[in-house]
Amino acid sequence: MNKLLIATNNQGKIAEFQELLAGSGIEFVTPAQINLQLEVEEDGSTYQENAAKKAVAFAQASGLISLADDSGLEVNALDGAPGLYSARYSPKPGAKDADRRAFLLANLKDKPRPWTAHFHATIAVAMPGGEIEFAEGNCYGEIIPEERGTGGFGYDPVFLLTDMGKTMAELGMEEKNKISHRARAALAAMPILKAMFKN
Ligand code: ITT
Repeated sequence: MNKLLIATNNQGKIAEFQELLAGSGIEFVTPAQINLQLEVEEDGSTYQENAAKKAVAFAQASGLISLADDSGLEVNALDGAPGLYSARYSPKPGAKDADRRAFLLANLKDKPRPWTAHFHATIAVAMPGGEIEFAEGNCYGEIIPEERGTGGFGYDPVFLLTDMGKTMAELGMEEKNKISHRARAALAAMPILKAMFKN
């Protein structure tokens, strides 16, 4: 049977997709497992364009059906920033997740709370022949001014799930995978994947 390639270089996403796909009956591999190193320039103007670009590039390079995720954090008080630029949101060269969180909090400092926000994920699944399908998910909450928790990645320590009273980084992987934007998009992608792997 053909395998699904998890088409991302983000280790946090890889860990989550491995859990989300476990039990689906679909066999999957990571780029490292097939010795594939590919950096795709994310120059699209929508999540869908970037996700498609990544999925198609990985599918063409590997010959495998490939699942890419383009995601981001949208903060209302910042007019939706960092959004599409979430992975690059810091003026510091070589910035890491912690630098991007610090930059976000610095930009929000003088804005009235609550700093309502949501995470968005668009998944693109591409066949090596070019066929492509999409699925989306969102997760709503607010940004808080101090970091809490050690799980997840990216902006998770400052993203509070208001109803649960916990940040995304205070959830275990299993809990995050029940409610996150990526989990919701993966659930919506399941019928697409099942149809692609049927033959
Ligand atoms: P790939 O393109 O290789 O998949 P990337 O990290 O560059 O990896 P994106 O361009 O989609 O991926 O950027 C998404 C950024 O949004 C990510 O780097 C985080 O900063 C943020 N983000 C997305 N999902 C997140 C999550 O579940 N928790 C925290 N931050 C998240």
